[in-house]
Amino acid sequence: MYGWQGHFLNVNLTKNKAIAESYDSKFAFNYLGGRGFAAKILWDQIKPGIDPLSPENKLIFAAGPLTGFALPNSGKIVVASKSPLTGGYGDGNIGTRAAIQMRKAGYDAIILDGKAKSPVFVHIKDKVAELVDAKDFWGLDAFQTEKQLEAMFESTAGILCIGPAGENLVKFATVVSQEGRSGGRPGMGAVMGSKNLKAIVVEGSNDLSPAFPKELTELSASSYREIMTEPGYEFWKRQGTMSTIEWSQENCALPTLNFREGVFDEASEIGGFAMEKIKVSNRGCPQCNMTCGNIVKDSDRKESEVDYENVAMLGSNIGLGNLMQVAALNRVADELGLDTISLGNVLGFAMEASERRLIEESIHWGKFKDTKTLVNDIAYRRGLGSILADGVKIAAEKVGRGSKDWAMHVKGLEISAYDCHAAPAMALSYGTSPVGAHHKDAWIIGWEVEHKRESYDEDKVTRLVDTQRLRGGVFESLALCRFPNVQLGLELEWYPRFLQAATGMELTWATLNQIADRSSQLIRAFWVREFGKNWTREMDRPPNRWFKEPLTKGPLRGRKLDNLKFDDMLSMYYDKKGWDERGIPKKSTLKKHGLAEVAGALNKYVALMD
Ligand code: PTT
Ligand code: SF4
Repeated sequence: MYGWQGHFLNVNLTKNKAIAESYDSKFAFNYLGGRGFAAKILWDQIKPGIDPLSPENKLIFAAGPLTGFALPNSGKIVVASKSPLTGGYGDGNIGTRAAIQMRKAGYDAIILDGKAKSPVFVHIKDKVAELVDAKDFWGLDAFQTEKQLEAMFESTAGILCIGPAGENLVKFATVVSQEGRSGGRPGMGAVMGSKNLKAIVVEGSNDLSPAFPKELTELSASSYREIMTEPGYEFWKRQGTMSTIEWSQENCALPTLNFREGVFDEASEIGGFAMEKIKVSNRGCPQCNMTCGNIVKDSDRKESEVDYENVAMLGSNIGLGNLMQVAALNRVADELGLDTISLGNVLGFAMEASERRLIEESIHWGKFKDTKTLVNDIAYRRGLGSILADGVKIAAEKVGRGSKDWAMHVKGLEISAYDCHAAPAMALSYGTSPVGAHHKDAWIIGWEVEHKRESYDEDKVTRLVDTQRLRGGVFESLALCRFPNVQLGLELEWYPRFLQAATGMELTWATLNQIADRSSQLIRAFWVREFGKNWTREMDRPPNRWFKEPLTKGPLRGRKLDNLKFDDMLSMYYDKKGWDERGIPKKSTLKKHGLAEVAGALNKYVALMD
């Protein structure tokens, strides 16, 4: 095979054993890579019902057939596992040299299971993999860990690590790389910590060989050039995702005070233009010429990489209008290895609970110092921090007294930074995302505000299914950054050409879409298998706040979601996906997607409809 390396590396941490395993071209064509590979491996290899933080869980780092070639934004990797935060399928996408080094070492995925007796890191150099004692690293933050490992290895080595949050099994701990790339929102860092695995260092010395080297070199030069000539390029390099703060404010979608409102009085203080005033440089993922990480100096005089989600969740959502302080919280989250989106949610929840006097602790909106202390308490599981460390769903179960209505999550994963009081399709996107409430599968709100924003029409559902297929299906399985296409408009036609040059195979968009649909169905089957008879359509419902409490500020004052219309929309969505009224794939749907065996297995857990 060209393009794919054809091997996975299985590392059993209990037995201190690493074995390379080959896979065939059928597997590659059926699942492509990244999320597709991860979903199939988890479905096949995990026993249903296991504790996500037990040695039996598997942690997968998977690349795609273009990863590491000199092609736009091909320096990312998917990290996936059964999530300790949701109990279902979880993954994230990290920009890291480790993606390229893993492929150069000869692997398309690393699959880890078991648990080391004491803290270790895994060092992989081409065919050799070994566990190295990491007792001296345990307790270090992610930046210190990376720095010390960098000093031990070549500068090209790829490093993935966890901070104290992962060690302390915080359920929204992430995996961190390259000082600020952080991924695996649904607790992938906690899974790593549960295995006593502090870091992975990977070095590969083989060149990747494409099927058609000359064509690939030409495509590389022309596509990178095309990106630089896109009209939005210069502004993107200036602000990256940060201009979304102003956009969300204008469109009443900026999460404010725990998603009570969609506008924030101090939005301009934390927006893209305010950021430009304190920006010192750009940082980004490997193989990318549109580096979107904005490095600013924070109020602790440290460098912090700010993106839209980080700033909205640690700014407006907790009532903090000082960007340098927001950046300082963001830096602390990166050091500790905490997901900023979930963090902003649990902090907002705690502030609201304190305001309503539902908890003994006092924690107020916009108070930087106290918030910073609480962030550390979460990572080290101290006091209130320990309750919040399990995520907002569990925190609301403990606090009780109606707080469930404003615990902002779907399936246990906290909502990313778009308020949906007046955005039904975006609310449905959160409801049906394959990992819980994440915007990455379908940022449909951008289109929605331009198209009968408050309607619940079928065209929105169709658009949502198509967007999820493209972003969550194809880009996540290619494990490529989607930004060249979705932010700058790089034409989709480039991708089959890249694939042909790399793999020698003709993979049309029709084929890619089929693969995307297969992995989407398999992920839904994974969730249903885990929840069995407890699975209901309620699992796909966004939080009550958006249905019950109208916006009280801004031009869309008075707006809220309509319960019945939303429910109809959900039924339309199920219909388009070939799922029954419970949101469970029908037998015929699974068969249509080449998943007949999955249908047979799933039928043992819940009765499938024909
Ligand atoms: C992603 C989520 C996002 S989405 C952001 S900001 W964004 C937050 N970033 C965090 C961070 O930083 N530090 C931290 N401690 N926690 C963080 N949590 C949040 O994680 C990021 C970019 C961004 S910036 C986005 S939208 C795009 N996401 C992509 C994606 O999901 N898939 C894909 N194929 N391409 C993407 N390109 C863009 O990548 P998760 P990254 Mg990310 C400081 O990790 O779990 O997917 O959650 O990984 O390499 O940093 O890239 O306005
Ligand atoms: Fe990474 Fe941003 Fe480049 Fe995408 S655009 S590859 S997230 S630096």
